Amino acid sequence: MHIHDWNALDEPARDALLRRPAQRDASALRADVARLIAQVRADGDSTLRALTRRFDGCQLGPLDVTEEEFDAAEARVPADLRAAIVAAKARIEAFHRAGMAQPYVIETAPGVRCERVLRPIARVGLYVPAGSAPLPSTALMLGVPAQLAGCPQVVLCSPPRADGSVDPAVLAVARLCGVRRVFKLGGVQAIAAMAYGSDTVPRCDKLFGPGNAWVTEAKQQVSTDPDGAAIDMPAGPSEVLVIADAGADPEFVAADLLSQAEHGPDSQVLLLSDSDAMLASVAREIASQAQTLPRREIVDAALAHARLVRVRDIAQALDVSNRYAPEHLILALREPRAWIDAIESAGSVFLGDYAPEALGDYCSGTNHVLPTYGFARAWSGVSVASFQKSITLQQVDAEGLRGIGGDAATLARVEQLHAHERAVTRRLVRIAETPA
Ligand code: HSO
Ligand code: ZN
Repeated sequence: MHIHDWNALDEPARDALLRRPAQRDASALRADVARLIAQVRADGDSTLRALTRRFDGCQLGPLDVTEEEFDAAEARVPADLRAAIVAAKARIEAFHRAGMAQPYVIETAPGVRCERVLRPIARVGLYVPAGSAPLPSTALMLGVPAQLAGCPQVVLCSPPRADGSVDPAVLAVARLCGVRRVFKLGGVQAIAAMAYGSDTVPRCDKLFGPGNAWVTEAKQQVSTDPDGAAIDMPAGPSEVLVIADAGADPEFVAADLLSQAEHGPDSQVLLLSDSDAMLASVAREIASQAQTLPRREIVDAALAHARLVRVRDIAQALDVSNRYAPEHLILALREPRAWIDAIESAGSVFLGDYAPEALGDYCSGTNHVLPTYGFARAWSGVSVASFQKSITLQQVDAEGLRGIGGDAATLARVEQLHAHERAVTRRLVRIAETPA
């Protein structure tokens, strides 16, 4: 693997080194997705069945999972898996609950009371992919915050297997999170069904969850349609950036890079270090560990565009990381906490040698639905707030209006909005006329 020297590169070369690969054939993808969405909108369930036959190779009876199927799935989840799910859920719940926004009230002037209250989004749709393998952990990452927010209607879609069933662990998680409506749908058809509703799939106000390029494009399209649905965040392929100092363990660093590489051929894997020896050892470790991974082909494809970069020092590594804005940032450093203030943009950060990204993916408590593709510059990962709306209130009495009405009238005059001004001044006149 080639090791780049950041300080030998000019600005355009640095940009090129950090640039994410463009989505291939974006316009063809856009058109295909738009056509599929239009079909689902026009023909509802019959199109959903036809597309599921075509893309998932299975003939669906009912589109939704029945109570009996939930029961059967539950019985098929091995005890150790169930225990791991229950334990992970408790930690994810504890972390997400602690971060919930609280309603608040303050008096901004005498007689002027401003408040903010929170409401759950009424109808939410969760997408749980099952491309190369089902992702029950994603069901947890979406189901737990939806439950904490108290969303009254939660729908989950996950692609069916060839026999028409949904992965039992995904169903067990859904049930644990109080999600009772699960549909055997994947891909564009799932997104279209949740955004617009079909004969049996209820329409949702907001859609959540990761997916392949097709799912991502479908989410993007429905989110720009006023009749469609909002989405959690824009997305691209998954990525990790590791900053390792000379004292890091190359075996661990390589293992973390490979855990990201195995997600898909387009996964992004970056290593920054101020130590030549570390970069060389990690490169060697990657080559040797990759040999024994079952997803060797995917890993090799992802590694083909991995970046190993020599930086001057750790401060420069943080600058490069902020410029890239990674979904996951691992600080394999001797004093990782010393660098927290220097982190400006990253989805989720892993501190020290014993916090592999895999823990955050599954069970430490943080969410794994995170901004990719540089969106961490302005977006945050999924949290309970993603499933809520905040609404502001103000209550003003006569004293309050007397105190602050003049400011509104002055601003209204400058904006030449005389009806605004009068909405205030008419009241001020009445207050002045009213005997105390
Ligand atoms: N690393 C993925 C999440 C995941 N990993 C699910 C394993 N399962 C994107 O953050
Ligand atoms: Zn992962």
